[in-house]
Amino acid sequence: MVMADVERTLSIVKPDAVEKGATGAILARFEEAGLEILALKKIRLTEQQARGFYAVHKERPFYDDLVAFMTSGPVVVSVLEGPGAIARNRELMGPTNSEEAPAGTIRGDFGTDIERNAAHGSDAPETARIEIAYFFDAMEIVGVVEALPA
Ligand code: 3AN
Repeated sequence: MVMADVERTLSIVKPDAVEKGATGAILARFEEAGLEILALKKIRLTEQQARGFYAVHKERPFYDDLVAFMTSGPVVVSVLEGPGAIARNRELMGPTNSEEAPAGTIRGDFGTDIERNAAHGSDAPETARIEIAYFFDAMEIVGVVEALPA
């Protein structure tokens, strides 16, 4: 069997899940699945930060609502690392629409609908790299500085 490459991905526990006290339960699922939390912080996004993060969606009809939701309360952002971390995290989250997400997935258990869907996870290595750098400095991520040449 070929082992998946070790990857990093960005996770966001969204305001709906933070508000209902589900942060710990969601982070526990990552750890139980073998994803290591390399960095973690709770922040309240400004409108500009949320607009920038979701800039790829700026022409979509739901963009303003999504920005309003993402700034409605604090979020918990983390960097996760493990074999195939990007796909693994998306498996744990389930489909985008919480109404279609099965029980046992994060979005099925803690989300409400397609907008209030409890969690975000990067969708590819390049977006993971950009999204991690959007929220975390290199020195905030365990292992990064140690890996640099002396
Ligand atoms: P995912 O987060 O599963 O990769 P994307 O990238 O298609 O999904 O969408 C980004 C975010 O935009 C979703 N997490 C969701 O909150 C929101 N979103 C996507 N489609 C809609 C929609 N039709 N109506 C409202 N919000 C949406």
